[in-house]
Amino acid sequence: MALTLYYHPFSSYCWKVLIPLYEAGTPFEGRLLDEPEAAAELKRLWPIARFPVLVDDGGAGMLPEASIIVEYLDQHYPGPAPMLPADADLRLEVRLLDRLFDNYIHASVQKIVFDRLRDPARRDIQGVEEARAMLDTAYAWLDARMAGRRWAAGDAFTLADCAAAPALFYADWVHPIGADHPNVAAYRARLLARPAVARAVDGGRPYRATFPGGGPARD
Ligand SMILES: N[C@@H](CCC(=O)N[C@@H](CS)C(=O)NCC(=O)O)C(=O)O
Repeated sequence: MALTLYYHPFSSYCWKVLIPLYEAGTPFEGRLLDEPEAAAELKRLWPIARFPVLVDDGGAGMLPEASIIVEYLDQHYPGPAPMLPADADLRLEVRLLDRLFDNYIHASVQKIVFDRLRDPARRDIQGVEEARAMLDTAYAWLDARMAGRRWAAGDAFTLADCAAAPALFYADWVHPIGADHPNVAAYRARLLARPAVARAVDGGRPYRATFPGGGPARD
């Protein structure tokens, strides 16, 4: 098997890569980071130790960073539909949306979740308030953007939607999207109904009890 993915089935950034792998039906060997041996291998391969990390023995070797992995898969293991569109302007829009989902929604979710893992005496109250304010701003912006749209950029499902799915999945858990953002809520529901996304979400179900602070009994 050429592709090995170091991942965890409950990890949001890993879903971002699992989604296009499932969309394309690309085979890979999974190294579950629950296993200490796999976690140690990951640290040797990529000392930053954030995951997912992809290893392609016959190709690029080790690749970290979900967006880069998705783009690599698109180039070297293409599925029936590209995650990065051929048109240069549309591709730029997809990359921009990918950055917005990662930097302002996903990062805010991580700030809130990681804070729950801290010693209560060392919690970052201001940082969490800022993350929640950023999510409110991002929801309002995205709600206007998604009016009349099916997917985040263009007519097709792309890298931008791979970024949106895990970000919005967990964002709604820690900072509910609410009825005042109906287009974001409908977009999240559309994402979760997509078979590749549902498969990634299902993979994480056995781990739900471990969600810091507890997760809601839905989705
Ligand atoms: N910028 C990275 C972020 C990856 C990331 O934050 N992954 C989380 C799991 S969802 C992680 O590695 N968490 C472990 C940690 O923070 O130690 C990417 O796009 O792949």
